[in-house]
Amino acid sequence: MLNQKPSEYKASNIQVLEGLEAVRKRPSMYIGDTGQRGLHHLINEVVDNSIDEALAGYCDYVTVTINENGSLRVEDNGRGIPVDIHEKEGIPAVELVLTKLHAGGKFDKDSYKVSGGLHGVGVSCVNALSTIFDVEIHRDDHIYTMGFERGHTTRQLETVGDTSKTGTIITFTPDPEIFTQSVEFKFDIIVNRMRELAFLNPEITIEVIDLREEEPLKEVFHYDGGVKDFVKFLDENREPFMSEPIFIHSETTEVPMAIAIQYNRSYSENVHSYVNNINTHEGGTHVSGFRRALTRALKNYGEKNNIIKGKITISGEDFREGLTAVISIKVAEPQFEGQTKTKLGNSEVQSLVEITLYEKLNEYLEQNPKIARSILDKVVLSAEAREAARKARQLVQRKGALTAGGLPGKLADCSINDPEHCEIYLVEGDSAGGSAKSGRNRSFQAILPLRGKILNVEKARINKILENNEIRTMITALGVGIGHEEESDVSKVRYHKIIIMTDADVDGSHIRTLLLTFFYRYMPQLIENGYIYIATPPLYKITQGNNIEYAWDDETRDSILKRMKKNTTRKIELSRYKGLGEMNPDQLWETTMDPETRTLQQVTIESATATDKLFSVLMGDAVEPRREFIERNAKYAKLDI
Ligand code: 0RA
Repeated sequence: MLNQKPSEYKASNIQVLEGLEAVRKRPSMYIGDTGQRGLHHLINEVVDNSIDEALAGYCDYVTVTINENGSLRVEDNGRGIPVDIHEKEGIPAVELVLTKLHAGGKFDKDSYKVSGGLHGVGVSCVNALSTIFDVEIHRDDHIYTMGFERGHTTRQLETVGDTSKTGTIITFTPDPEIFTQSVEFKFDIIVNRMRELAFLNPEITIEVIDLREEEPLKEVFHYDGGVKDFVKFLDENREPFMSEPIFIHSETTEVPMAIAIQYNRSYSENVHSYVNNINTHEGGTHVSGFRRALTRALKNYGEKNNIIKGKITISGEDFREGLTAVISIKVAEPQFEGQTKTKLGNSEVQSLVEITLYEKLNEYLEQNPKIARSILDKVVLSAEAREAARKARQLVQRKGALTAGGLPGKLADCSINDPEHCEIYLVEGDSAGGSAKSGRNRSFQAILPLRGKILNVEKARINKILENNEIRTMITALGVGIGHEEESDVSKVRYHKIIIMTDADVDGSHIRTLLLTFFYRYMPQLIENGYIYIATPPLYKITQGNNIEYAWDDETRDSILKRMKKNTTRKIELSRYKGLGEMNPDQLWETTMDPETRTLQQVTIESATATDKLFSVLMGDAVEPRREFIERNAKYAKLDI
C-alpha cells in the first residue's frame, strides 16, 4: 500500500490529493485508531523523521512543544526538508514529502525504515489529518515556510528570511472532525514516548514543553548510556544485585543491536524489545534469540558449577525471574507479524542475536562468579517455587471453595454463558457485593465480592500467590489460569467485561491497584484484549423533591446545585457517597451498572515500560519513591497507565 512503485511516481497532483483523501476517509488504516492513541501517534510520525536525521548523523536535538492553543510543534536541527524542485514531479521536494504517501518521506533509502505496521506511514498522514499544518525550514542560509489545511496547500513555499542554522519546524493542529473523542495532547504520554526514544537513541537530546500551563512544564531527556540507562531507570525502585547492567553493543553484523540485562530481587520479568525504535510488544525472533542465549548460558554455567543438580526441572521462565532487560535492534527490512503487527518475523535475526549474546554472557558469567552464583541461586529457587505452585494449583481444585459446578460459592454468576455478552463485577466488600447482587441484571451480570485486600503480587512468588484465597477465587471465576503460558489461556475467559468496582477512597484505589497489578503481571492478555474495566460510581447525590441527580466531580455538583437553586425554592439535599455500600441496589444499578447510563473506563496499556515502572513504584518495597509519586500524581487513580 505504501510502497510506491517507480512508475507511480509520475502521479499528478490530483492523485497526490487522492492519496491524502484516502487517509482522511479511513484514518484508522494509517494510524491505528482515532482515539487517544492515534492522536499521539501523529507526534511519532513527525519525530521519527527527526530521529532518522539523527541516525544519519545530522541531528542531535529535538524539541516537542504543546503550544498554548493546543497545537503541537516539533523542531529539530537536522538538514531541513529539501526545498528544491523535484525533477520528475515539478514541485518543491518539501511539498512532495508533505503531501505524498511515502514511508518516512525520504527518497534515499539508506536508513532503517519500517515497512507496514503503524509507524512509517509518513508525515503526509499528519498533514492530511490536521486542520492546520505549517512547516518552517532552515536550509542553505535561508528560512522557508509553507502552509496546508487538511492536506491541501494553502500557502506556497516562500523564502521569508536568512539563517545560519539548519533544521525543520513542523506545527500542526489535529482535525477534530477526525479525532472526534478529543484533540487534547497529554503531556505524560508524550513524555513517556520521548524518554523512551532518548534511551533508544543515545546520540539525541529531546526536550518536551507544555505551554498550556501557567507555569510551563519542561522535561529534557538525554542518556549517554542508552539501553543500559533504560534498564537502570526501570529498576530504580527494585533492588538489583549487580552494580551495572550487562551491556552488549554490536554494530558488526547486518543487524546492529544494543542489549542491557540486569537481575533484581523481585519476581517479575520485565523484558522490553524494540525494532527500529518500535516497541515489539508481541516479541518475535529477536526475543526468542535473546531467551535461548540466556537459558543456554545460565544452564551451562549452573550445571558446570554444580548449582543446578538433582532431578529439578527448570523452565525457561525460571531463568527470567527478576530479570529486567531491554533489547534494541535495527533491521533494514523488518517483517512485522501478529495481531497488532508488533512481532518481528525475520528468521535470520534469531541466530544473530543468540550467537552474539551467548558469547557475551558466557564471558560475563566467567568473569563475575559472585553475581553468577546469585543469579543461579535465584533460578533454582524459582524452579522450586514453581513446583510448589503446581501443587497449590491442584489444591484449588480440591479445596471446598467451589460449588458443584466448579465455581466459587461467593460468585453470583449470570445465567447466560456466552463470554462475549457476559460481565463480572469484582466488588470491594460484602455489603457492596450484596447491593450489586440485588441491583444487577442477572442474565448477563455476575458479581464476585472480594473481601479485604488481595495479595500484593509484586512482592510474592507464584506459589504464595496461588495460596491466596481471593486470587484463587478470581482465577476460578474468570476461568483463566496463571503461571505457565499454556495454563493461562485467555480464550477460556468466561466474561469479556471484567469490571473492577471499588469505593472512591484511598482503600478503594489501593484495592484497585492491587487488582490491576495482578492482572498486569499474571493475565496481561486480559488487558491487551481490552477486557478489564473500571466502574465509576458517582461521588455525590443531590436530591430536590422527587428529582435525584448524581455528580461525578465537584464541578458538575456545583452546576447542579446552582440550577436547582434557580428553579425552585424547595429544599436541596446533598450527600457525598463514601462507599458503594451506601447506595441502595437501585441507585447502584442506575449510576454504575446499567449499560445504558454507566461510564466504564477501559484499562489500556499506553506504554509497557511506563506501566512496569508505575507498578514497581506503587507496589514495590521502596517507600520514598511511592510517596513522591502519589504526591505528584494525586489523581493516579484516573488510570492513564
Ligand atoms: C527528505 C529528505 C531529507 C530529509 C528530510 C526529508 C527530512 C524530513 C523531516 C521531517 C522533520 N524533520 C525532517 N528532517 C529532514 C534529506 C535531506 C538532504 O539530503 O539534505
